[in-house]
Amino acid sequence: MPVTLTIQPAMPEVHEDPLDLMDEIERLKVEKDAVLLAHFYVDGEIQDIADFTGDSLKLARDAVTVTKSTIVFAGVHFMAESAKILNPTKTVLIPDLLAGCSLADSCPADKLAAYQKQLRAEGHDFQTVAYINTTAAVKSLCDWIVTSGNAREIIERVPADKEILFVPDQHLGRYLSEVTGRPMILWPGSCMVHEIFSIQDLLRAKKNNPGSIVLAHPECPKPILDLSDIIGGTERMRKYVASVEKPTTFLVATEANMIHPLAKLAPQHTYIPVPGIMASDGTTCACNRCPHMARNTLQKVRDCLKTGQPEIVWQPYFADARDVLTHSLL
Ligand code: CIZ
Repeated sequence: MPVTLTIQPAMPEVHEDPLDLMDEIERLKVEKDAVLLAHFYVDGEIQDIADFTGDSLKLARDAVTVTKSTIVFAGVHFMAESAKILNPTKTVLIPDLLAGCSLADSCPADKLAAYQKQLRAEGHDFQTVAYINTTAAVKSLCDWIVTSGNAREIIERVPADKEILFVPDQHLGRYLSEVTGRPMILWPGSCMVHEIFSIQDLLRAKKNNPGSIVLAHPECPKPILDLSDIIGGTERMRKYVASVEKPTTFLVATEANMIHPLAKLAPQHTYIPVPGIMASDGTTCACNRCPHMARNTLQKVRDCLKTGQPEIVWQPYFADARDVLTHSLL
């Protein structure tokens, strides 16, 4: 299935002192009765002033505990959308409405609905399990939502007599199928950041760092996972590094901002981001940074608090997505 990804470059911002911006954000949070949630993949300076940081699972659970009237979600669109779905009466703001997700883009709701219809017509008796990196419209067509933090547990809840259609990440689906022993029909999507790690560079980094431990996200393709020691989502990575006392070198195959919370939690270690593939001029590209997550800046966090925009507005199909998100995550 052809996938078209268009990423508009973020507008350059006038430089403002980060410390002043942080002070202003703190003041506005109080003034606007707001709380800031930040994903581990956004810049460290935003994580540092957030009230809650985490992966999608933790942030979705944190979002329902919020007592303030406004949630600012520094992450990508599907995450802010999930926060709104779980908190219909709250105002949910996202610093940049264009912060999307290549995985969510790879699985449009109309194409999924057509494929489900085709599978049913072919006699398949299945349930659809969606990775949380999907739009609310897609979630409303699914039976279960998984995150990197709860995927195995949810797959075990799918009735054994049902086939599983897993969308949209083929690499995560293949990995889950392997660890749970459940055959899956896989949607051919993938994450632009995790797909691009360089096997050659990982092998070189391992050779240059004897005794290092490779942490890889299950969104990575199999050849990278086969070279890894610990496979898991960002919360699993955090738990693992915290459990190792001896100073160790970790080679990290996920979005490069993840090194910030790892180093904060377990500063005794050395963390090296696994680079993306080489560009044709021989330089390594910055592919291990998600361009969508990078749209979140301190200035945009400040601006959305100030103006109350952009806001995630409730849509009629959020109601179905709410049922599936609630029974899967909460
Ligand atoms: O679950 C999430 O938040 C994602 C997209 C990755 C991770 O492992 O945290």
